[in-house]
Amino acid sequence: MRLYQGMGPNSYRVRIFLKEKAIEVPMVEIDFMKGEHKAPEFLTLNSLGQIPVLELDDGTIITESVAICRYFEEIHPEPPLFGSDAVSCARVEMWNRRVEFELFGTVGNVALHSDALFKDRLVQFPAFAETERQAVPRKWAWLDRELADGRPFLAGENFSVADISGAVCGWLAEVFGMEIPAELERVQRWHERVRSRPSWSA
Ligand SMILES: N[C@@H](CCC(=O)N[C@@H](CS)C(=O)NCC(=O)O)C(=O)O
Repeated sequence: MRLYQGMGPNSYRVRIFLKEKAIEVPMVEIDFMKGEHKAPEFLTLNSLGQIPVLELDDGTIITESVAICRYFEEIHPEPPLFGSDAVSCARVEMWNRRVEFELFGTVGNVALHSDALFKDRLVQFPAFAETERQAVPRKWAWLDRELADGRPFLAGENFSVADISGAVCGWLAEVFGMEIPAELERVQRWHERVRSRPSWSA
């Protein structure tokens, strides 16, 4: 088994997940800045030219960071990071999707539509990047209001993959100058709680 990964929030999401589970997986470093994820041999692993990619011993390829995490959840259920009963599983799914669609998507659009790294991947609309950048503080404020019930983690009392998704999105937001506004104390505290876990160093 090996995990092809490199710089970027989706690889980090899987690496943090593995660290939380104390699973060791051989890693292949893909140099994102050199465009190794778009090399012909890498495209045979993932036709979208994206990292991360998990290759199993029998040659099975799994792409999509959340799908890779789910695979590891199945073969290593403890500690549960996708929930442990009908309600908690649904809430983790709900929050992971909310983070993906509301935050990650918006922050990602700023990166995709403004950074030269992505100029060959899509037609960039800098004005759209700017609109999305302006929306990000509103998204963090929404999350802050959501956390007003005092729960420590996005899906409830327990740390989950949704928190990992949210925190790596926070990392990407910082890289592109969209830090969580200082006055949003609940999101700040949640972010700090997640980033102070040993797995963040992964
Ligand atoms: N939905 C995919 C997204 C993967 C993705 O976009 N990875 C980025 C790095 S974090 C990438 O390889 N981008 C290059 C590209 O999209 O061309 C996942 O969750 O794994």
